[in-house]
Amino acid sequence: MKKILLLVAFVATAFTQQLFAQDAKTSALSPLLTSYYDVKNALISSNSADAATHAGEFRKAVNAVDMKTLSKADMDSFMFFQDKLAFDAKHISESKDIAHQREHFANFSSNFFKLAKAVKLTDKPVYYAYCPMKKSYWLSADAAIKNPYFGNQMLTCGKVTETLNK
Ligand SMILES: [Cu+2]
Repeated sequence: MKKILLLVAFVATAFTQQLFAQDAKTSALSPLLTSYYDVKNALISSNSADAATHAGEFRKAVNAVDMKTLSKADMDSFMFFQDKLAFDAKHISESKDIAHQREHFANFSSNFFKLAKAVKLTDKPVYYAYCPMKKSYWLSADAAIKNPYFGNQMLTCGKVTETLNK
């Protein structure tokens, strides 16, 4: 009887830990994806003030990630990109020049996609799109092309090259 109780307790603990681990996996870094999309959407609208605001939010979030909730592998991936992402987010947040923001957004997006491939940020599809004019990529929650590098000047220029969580 004692053995059975112990076994039940063990299984229950393992199950709870598993649940918690899965939850933590999509939660601690997920706000970064939301902020990234906010920056991207502001650039689609060619709204440099909004892009700056949201890049500021991203920078705050990237510096406030609770590492303790991450698995060792996720933490290692995140720490590799943390400063690089914070650097470009800082430049976007401190600029009012949309061209300069878009310069940083290219590097920002390429680093962020590497993170999104290494760490599960969401269960929803993430589309990685390429702009041949700018020779740069961006991430989108939507398969339809809306180009953040040119906005209205060339809104549908580009194509999806890779999809996460298909
Ligand atoms: Cu800069």
